[in-house]
Amino acid sequence: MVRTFLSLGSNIGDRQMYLQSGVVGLANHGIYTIRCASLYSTEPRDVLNQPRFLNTAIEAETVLTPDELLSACLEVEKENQRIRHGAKGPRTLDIDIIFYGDEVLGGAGLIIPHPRFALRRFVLVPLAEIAPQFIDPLSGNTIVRLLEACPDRGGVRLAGRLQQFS
Ligand code: PH2
Ligand code: MG
Ligand code: MG
Repeated sequence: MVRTFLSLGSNIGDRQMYLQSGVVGLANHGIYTIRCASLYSTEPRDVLNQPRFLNTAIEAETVLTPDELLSACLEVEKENQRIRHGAKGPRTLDIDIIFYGDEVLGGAGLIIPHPRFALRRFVLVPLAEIAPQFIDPLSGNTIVRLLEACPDRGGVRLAGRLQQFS
């Protein structure tokens, strides 16, 4: 089993239901959540004129390879009515791989750790809740340290928990 951290976000429709459904869908694809952060209401980044997001982060275990894990995340997005209308725009469910064990993967394909995670409070705040001392294998910094150093000033406020993790 490999320990992986995923960031989940939604800003269309019943956002909490989509996040909930995302966690269940991941388990159906062999990605078993062992910890789930609180839900956070977050100010949109990149594309600013879109609805606020609900974001969370999970720690999960899986035997899938990184490419299999990515395919499974995209499948679960599709199962949840994800329609791609342009990069970084509104979505029912987005599932991004932040870490896969302590592996560093780059080059042409999948990039792990996620190339922009340390620039986003909507990723770091939930991650810091469940894994403050986890060390980013690329920079060697802990999550709390990266959060302290993060230049993003986007609003991130607590907004509850998913049912089975409350
Ligand atoms: N995802 C994006 C772009 N902007 N903003 C917030 N607050 N949360 C997100 O999950 C998010 C975003 C692209 O994936
Ligand atoms: Mg994303
Ligand atoms: Mg994505």
